Amino acid sequence: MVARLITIWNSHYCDKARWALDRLGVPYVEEAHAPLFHVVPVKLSGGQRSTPVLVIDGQVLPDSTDILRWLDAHADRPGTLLGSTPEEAREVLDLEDRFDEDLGPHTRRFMYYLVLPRKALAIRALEGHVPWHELTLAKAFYPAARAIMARGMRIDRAGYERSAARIDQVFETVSKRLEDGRRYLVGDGFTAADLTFAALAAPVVLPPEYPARLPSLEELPDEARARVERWQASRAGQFARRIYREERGVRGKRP
Ligand SMILES: N[C@@H](CCC(=O)N[C@@H](CS)C(=O)NCC(=O)O)C(=O)O
Repeated sequence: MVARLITIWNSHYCDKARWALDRLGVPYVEEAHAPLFHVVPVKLSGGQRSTPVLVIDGQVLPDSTDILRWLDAHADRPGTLLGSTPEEAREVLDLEDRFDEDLGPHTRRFMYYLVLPRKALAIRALEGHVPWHELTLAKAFYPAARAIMARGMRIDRAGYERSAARIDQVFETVSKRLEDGRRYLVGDGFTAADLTFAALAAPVVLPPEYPARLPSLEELPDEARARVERWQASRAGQFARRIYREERGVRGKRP
């Protein structure tokens, strides 16, 4: 049976999983949902609460890192995403964990703080990709949905500022690592560390190849635009955008 990927369409953790599936050429069907509408399908598929969930070969993988590890172990050439030596694999997995913890929640909160108050932008990000009844309900009950999301992720001005500071820190660390001119974070080739950094940085560096629609620079308020432009121009930001450009490919086609 073909694999099923249950997602929140616009989630960067979901693009992390999608990217790995696309990269390794694994066939799958994506079941994309609007935020909050993901809960029932996730539970029904055997996941916990969050997306992505991959159901493959009778197994349920409820976390993006589990998904990447499983895909790597079952790829034609295992190790493709984990570098070429056990030391590299350890470093890749360590970086992946750090980006999952220190970057993903903060780029998400930064962008949601800007987008949620603007219903048209928030709805546009989902249009054409989630079931029509979810979109209809999301539009009809937008204020309630927005309030639930804001409470759940503590999306407020103070949280936005804290997240911007954390993004600064992670970008500084990654920029330092890239100072010696290396093209990839670990070893000589593309690994899950590069994929994870690029996917989780996407909401604040706005790569054109990101599958879900993000706001354009022009749609951001001046103060946020200045921050995004600074992140885009940093070594880490340019790296994330190059990794999307050169390594993302499109569904079914390897770059
Ligand atoms: N550690 C998880 C985090 C995934 C995550 O935070 N997913 C978000 C979407 S960006 C989600 O599903 N949030 C809704 C929820 O937890 O109910 C992973 O790597 O898969």
